[in-house]
Amino acid sequence: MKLISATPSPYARKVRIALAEKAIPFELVTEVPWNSTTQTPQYNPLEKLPVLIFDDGSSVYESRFILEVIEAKWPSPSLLPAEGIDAVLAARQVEVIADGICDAVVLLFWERHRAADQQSAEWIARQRRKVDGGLKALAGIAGTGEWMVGSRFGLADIATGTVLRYLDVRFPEQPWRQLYPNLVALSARLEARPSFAATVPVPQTISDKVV
Ligand SMILES: N[C@@H](CCC(=O)N[C@@H](CS)C(=O)NCC(=O)O)C(=O)O
Repeated sequence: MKLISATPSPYARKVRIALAEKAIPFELVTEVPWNSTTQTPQYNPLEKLPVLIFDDGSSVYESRFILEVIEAKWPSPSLLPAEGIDAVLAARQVEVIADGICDAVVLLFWERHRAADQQSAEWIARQRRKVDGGLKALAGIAGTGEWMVGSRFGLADIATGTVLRYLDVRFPEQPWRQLYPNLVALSARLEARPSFAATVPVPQTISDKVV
């Protein structure tokens, strides 16, 4: 099994962490999805990584769906809360918020790549609101518990931990560390896990001209 991944990608990092936590062997294929050499479009018509490629050549894409597939195929150890359906749905909600923050950060990143006179202050403000609001929501859900949802580590922690560390790479001026001590403590606990320590996000150089 192979995983197409990129070193800064919070979406790919979620999948790498889930595979590591479940001790599922896979080959890591590191790509830059913006370069013309990427093989991502061969496996995902939406041209986005991560993509999980099975030994029979079939593939799945969209990180949240990949995590669902992994959970279904390798249920143990479970990354879902033990407390029942309401807790499972709460964990899924956390994933939605975390992915939404990442999506807004990606849009901000590209907007800031445009020439200064072409950047839209309204667009930037809109994306920043989503990031700020999403983090406030995550901090509220995190409360003072050890884990985001329920009594054990799981998908909600993976989603939250990856978005928090991604901010250091793409949006370091976001003041979540000053605002939310509970998220700071959660992030430190998570980054100490071997699965997180082995997947720290690193920016990539995009060698091709982006059109
Ligand atoms: N919703 C997707 C987002 C994936 C995504 O945006 N991946 C980026 C890399 S971090 C990508 O491949 N971008 C290329 C593109 O958008 O064409 C997921 O969760 O898998």
